[in-house]
Amino acid sequence: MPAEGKTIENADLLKAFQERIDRDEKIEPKDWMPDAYRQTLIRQISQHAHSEVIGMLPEGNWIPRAPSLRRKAALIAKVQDEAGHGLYLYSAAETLGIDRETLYQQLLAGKAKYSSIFNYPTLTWADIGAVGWLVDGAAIMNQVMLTRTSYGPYARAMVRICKEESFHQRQGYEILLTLVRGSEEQKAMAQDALDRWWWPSLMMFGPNDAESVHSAQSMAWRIKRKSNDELRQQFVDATVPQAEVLGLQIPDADLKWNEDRGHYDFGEIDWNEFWSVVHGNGPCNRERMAAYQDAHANGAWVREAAMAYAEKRQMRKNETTGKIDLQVA
Ligand code: FAQ
Repeated sequence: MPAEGKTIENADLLKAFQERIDRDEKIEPKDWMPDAYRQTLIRQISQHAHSEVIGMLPEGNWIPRAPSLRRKAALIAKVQDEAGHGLYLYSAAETLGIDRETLYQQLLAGKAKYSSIFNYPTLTWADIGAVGWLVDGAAIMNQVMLTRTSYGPYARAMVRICKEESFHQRQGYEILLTLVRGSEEQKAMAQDALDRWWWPSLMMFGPNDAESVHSAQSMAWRIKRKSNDELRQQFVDATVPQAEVLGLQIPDADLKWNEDRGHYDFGEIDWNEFWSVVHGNGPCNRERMAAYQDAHANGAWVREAAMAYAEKRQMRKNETTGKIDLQVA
């Protein structure tokens, strides 16, 4: 009887939960949710947070070599924003009952995924333009959808993040606009950056819908509101005219407008390359992990100092509260 009772209760809870999702209600941290919903969110939000943090590395590489004070200031601000995005997202993940330290340890141990895109090198200054234009552009496409995701804390984090990502995308596009209006050599640099970043940017949206193991359930729970392929198509449609304004050639012989579909057709992604990068064998996977592990080890003294300071403040606060209590008594 108890087992049967539990099954009925779960079925009722599941039904009520799905009805809330279907009514477009936000699910909040203290609400009942199926464990698989919770685990899916922890997986996606933590991968997203790790991506923001590892994503600081390719651009951080160019802070000391930015070509002007204005460019340097903007790039520093952008990289700082990415750190902030990581923090909002780790906080959102924590509302699901996992602590931040566990998530850090998963990344440090190389067990956690982060976006494939950050395993490619930034070889020239034009790459910083391409990262802003294409990588942030692809990120926004996905994140605008996530402002309407069903889990409240994730949706609210996304609203803030999207505002900042728009600035990131524009600063990247402006870098490229400046380069293409410069010398032949600068224009060639911009084209070379587009050649190298185009396909990895399309891969950011994940495997094709038919291969995407999580999509069906995530769409039913409205965690994802558009599929990987829908978002990828939306990105291609929005980006091709921007490349035309830049006078740059997208490196895809199959790219052409399809009047019937009202969308651009584009070539096949090299999925072997995608999975190889996801499984740790991209051009910079080892370098990125080593940089993150080093930063974590070298930052140990900062964490210890911050903890000591917090404890000291707490002690002082307790002393003060004690005094007040005595006075009241
Ligand atoms: N890289 O079944 P699906 C940014 C994995 S933020 C690595 O389709 P799902 C800002 C996937 O995790 C960029 N792994 O999975 C910035 C799953 O593995 P699992 C990050 C990938 O979750 C800009 C497996 O493949 N954005 O760039 C990738 O339904 C500039 C099967 O895939 C987000 O994380 C990939 N590209 O859909 C920062 C957005 N794609 O967990 C600095 C939130 C798939 O079973 C500088 N995330 N995989 O081991 C999402 O929307 C989704 O998680 C998707 C994947 C769309 C990424």
